[in-house]
Amino acid sequence: MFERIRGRTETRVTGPEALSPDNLPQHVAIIMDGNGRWARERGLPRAAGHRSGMQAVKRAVRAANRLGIRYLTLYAFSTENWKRPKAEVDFLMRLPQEFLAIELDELIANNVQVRMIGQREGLPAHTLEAIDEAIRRTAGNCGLVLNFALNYGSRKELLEAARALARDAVEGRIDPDAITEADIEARLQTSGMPEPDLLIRTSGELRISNFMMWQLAYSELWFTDVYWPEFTEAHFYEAVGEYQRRTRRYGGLKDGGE
Ligand code: V07
Repeated sequence: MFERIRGRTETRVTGPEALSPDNLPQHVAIIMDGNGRWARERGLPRAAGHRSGMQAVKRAVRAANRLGIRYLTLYAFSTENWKRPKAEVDFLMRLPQEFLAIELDELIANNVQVRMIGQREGLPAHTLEAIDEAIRRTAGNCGLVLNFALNYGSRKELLEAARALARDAVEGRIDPDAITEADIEARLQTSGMPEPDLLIRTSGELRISNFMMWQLAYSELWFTDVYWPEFTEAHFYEAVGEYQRRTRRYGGLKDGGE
């Protein structure tokens, strides 16, 4: 895949063939920002931006699958998003079932395993039912883990881990002075997953916004001005290419491995 620039085909490679099969990120996380702005700039309702964002989710999943990425975590709804108008929240809460009604068969065919992180409490039953069905029907798949962060906030996740540790301490199951990072990790919702190697955020915002703060401690961060509905497979490959350039000198070992 070559990009056409000013009418000529230049040798700027934007496809998966330009990427090294070694040194792929195992886990890519994405903050899918800019759906509302994309819609506003086009004089469309915000719902149109969210729906268009769903098409970009499909493209990101396809790109991750094509590269053989192991984990893709998508920030679909934050604990802050409840502050939006009720009609918009209601619309967003229907997107998981809308997405899965169209995509679940293909996800199964592609051996994708669907998961969710975030607080189940507060999510409508119809949303959870659709997601639970997808989780159940893909539980045995061994391909890409497609992890949706829904009603997720990193501080809330860390707070719950702290509460669980405090309960264990009070009950005498753990000695406070012996608590390790692994004990915290084991109580996060991402327990057992590798940490994201690469975080992508669209729409020009340069913040972490309460997303996987513990897990992103050593991740490469890649930002683009492109709005999420405009995000293509080529952008995904571009981000992974940049990840490979940045981490090449580690020779597969991360952070201080030289
Ligand atoms: C949502 C579309 C993508 C841009 C970000 C906001 C809007 C896919 C899902 C989804 C969630 C769980 C699941 C399957 C699909 C989704 C929400 C919003 C709340 F199991 N896109 N998408 N969920 N948007």
